[in-house]
Amino acid sequence: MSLITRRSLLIAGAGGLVAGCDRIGNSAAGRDLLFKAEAVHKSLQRAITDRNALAREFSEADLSPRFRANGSLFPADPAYRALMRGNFADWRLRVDGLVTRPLSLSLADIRSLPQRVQITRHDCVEGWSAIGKWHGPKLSTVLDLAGLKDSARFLVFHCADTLYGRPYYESIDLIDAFHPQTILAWAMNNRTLPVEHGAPLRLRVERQLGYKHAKYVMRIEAVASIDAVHGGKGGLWEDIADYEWYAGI
Ligand SMILES: Nc1nc2c(c(=O)[nH]1)N[C@H]1C(S)=C(S)[C@@H](COP(=O)(O)O)O[C@H]1N2
Ligand SMILES: [Mo]
Repeated sequence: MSLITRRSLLIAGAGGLVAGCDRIGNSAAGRDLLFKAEAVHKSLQRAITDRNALAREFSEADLSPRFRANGSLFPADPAYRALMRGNFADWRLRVDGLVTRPLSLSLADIRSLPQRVQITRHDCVEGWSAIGKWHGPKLSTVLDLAGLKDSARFLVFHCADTLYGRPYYESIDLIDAFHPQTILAWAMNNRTLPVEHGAPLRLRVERQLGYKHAKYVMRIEAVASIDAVHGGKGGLWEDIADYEWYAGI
């Protein structure tokens, strides 16, 4: 952001009308114009430079009374059902691919790592939002344990469920993977994650739209490219419905 100054963007956003800044600012219409330019500036700046900005965090009082569950609500896979019946005691998260130390982590392992708690807003492209509280280790902590190889560029999240006969999966790049609010959540609203919300573990990648937040995560694979993974577009929805792979908000 060193060369593009705030002011030059403000001018660009206002269509060059900022020359008489004070005069415009003094009229109601002018203030409106400047306000809009400011909004343009903020989203522009975020889009081009600020991938590490934090998503807004809320307070307990903001929690949505009801948090809708969407997509898969109860994976049909027999192996998943068996794990569920055993209260996920035998469940393991595999972390593999381009890592120096492949991991197999139990829920107890995951709960024993340093934890983060965050209250954030989930935005689904289908037109609903909800504020929820999430609890779990940062993804970066797990990735540091596994040791990413230099060739790793993306993380693929393989899930236990299928939609339209295809395995659900998602992927993110290393900026989102190491973002401080990207966590592997095993609790929601102070309770163990319910099955409909992705038990026993789901991704929270707070700067992204809802479909990137993979539920029922069984395996995290570090890869150099997403081209050869399933349909090649980085996620189930990207493969079948042309959803954007980068869904940053
Ligand atoms: N494995 C898996 N992850 C998923 C989905 C899914 O169907 N399967 N749906 C996605 C979509 S579109 C949204 S909006 C959120 C919904 O999360 P929720 O059920 O906790 O509300 O999960 C996302 N992650
Ligand atoms: Mo969604």
